[in-house]
Amino acid sequence: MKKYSAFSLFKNALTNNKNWQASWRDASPKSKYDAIIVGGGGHGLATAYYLAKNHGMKNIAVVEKGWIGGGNTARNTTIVRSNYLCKESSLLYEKSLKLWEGLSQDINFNVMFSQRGVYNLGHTLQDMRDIERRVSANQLNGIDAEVVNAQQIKEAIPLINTSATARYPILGASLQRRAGVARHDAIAWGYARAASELGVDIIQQCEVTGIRKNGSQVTGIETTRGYIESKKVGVVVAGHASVLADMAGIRLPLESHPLQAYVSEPLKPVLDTVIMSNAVHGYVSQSDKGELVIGAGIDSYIGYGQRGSFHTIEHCMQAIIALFPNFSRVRMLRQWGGIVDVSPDACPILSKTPVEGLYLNCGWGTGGFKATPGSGWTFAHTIANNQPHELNAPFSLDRFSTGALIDEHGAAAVAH
Ligand code: FAD
Ligand code: PYC
Repeated sequence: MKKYSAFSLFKNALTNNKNWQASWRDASPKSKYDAIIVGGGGHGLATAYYLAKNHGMKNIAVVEKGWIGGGNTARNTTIVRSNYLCKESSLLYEKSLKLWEGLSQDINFNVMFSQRGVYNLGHTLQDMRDIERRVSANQLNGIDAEVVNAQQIKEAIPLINTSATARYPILGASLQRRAGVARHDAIAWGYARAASELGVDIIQQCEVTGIRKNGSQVTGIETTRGYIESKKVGVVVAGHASVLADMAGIRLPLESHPLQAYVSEPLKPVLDTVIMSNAVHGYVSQSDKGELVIGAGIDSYIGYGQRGSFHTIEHCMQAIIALFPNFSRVRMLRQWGGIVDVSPDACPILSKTPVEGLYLNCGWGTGGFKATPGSGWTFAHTIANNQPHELNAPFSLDRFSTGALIDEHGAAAVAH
């Protein structure tokens, strides 16, 4: 793997980037692959990387309709944590968190993972009971988690309004200290470069328009750049999962919703951790550039527009200003939306399907960024072995007919 010298940035600036090397090969589609991954977001690229690295598969393509990382991967607010309620999810997200902890070294790309802690606030007695229950469950599953009171929160975050007369009084919070944030693009670029170096073809501007089958076996994909043959196809397209599954005759129990985020003008360092409140529909952290990174609950209507509606902006800003009155003077710079694929139990689908050789990775909803490495790891296992890894076995598609749901609405941390 190529290592970059400390002076390479300086040298490239002086030579007007003449010798700058592309990070990954921009490949053209071959007629046939051993496996194709549809969707060049973090999850698709991680899957391709672990297929090559852990399972020795080299004849693989990632097919992306736009540019890699241009979907939710580039649009999310990068909170990484593993403090979910149920054992099944805790173990999957904790596997991911452990991979995050060594990821920059593994893929030789600085993903800027910063373990600055994540607080989930409680505003009512019932919130606090839920927090205590979740923290106990986390501890039983070997995940670091603690309950903190309002005074401890105020000491750690002086700007937060813990007054008893606040619009949303703060009674306490759960705190996961190993949780934090990372750099969204880096996860796409890092996995793309590492996968490309292992021989994976990354094909951008190539939209999948059909999935071909012979009986119940997948045989390939139709794309805007021609037909590509493969007996293994992994679909990893987040908010467009239902559209792709429909091409193979599968109806998914997913709703696609806009989810918005906002950034402010850069400020001096004022917030060195992450604050979330499911109840007020808002959360905030500060980026390394100084911008406040703010997010809302989902827009309640179903849609594919990467925008979102104004009343959600208004509601979220009111909530953030009630928590941090000083932020009322901050000017906002940008707003955008992504399309999140929400499942009935707020858990992902990482699964084989009734179509032999067709695999689904979707349903991450508002919370899949944190899962990118663990998702890629377990999904690659599922594709390579044609059977799930023990960590993703509970997240199969058939749980919606057997009833073995894993309810994580409370831990999703963003209101659905
Ligand atoms: P994507 O990055 O969306 O990649 C899917 C790709 O598939 C896209 O690039 C798309 O162009 C491509 N595609 C679609 N259709 C086709 C087709 N027909 N042919 C070829 N390619 C196709 N999660 C967290 O854990 N923490 C957070 O703080 C967080 N904040 C969020 C904030 C916002 C505003 C949003 C929108 C989401 C947030 N999430 C968060 C959720 C997280 O972003 C997603 O769960 C995760 O990024 C999904 O990754 P992915 O690789 O599956 O999807
Ligand atoms: O899953 O932690 C999360 C999250 C935060 C913001 C959006 N999703």
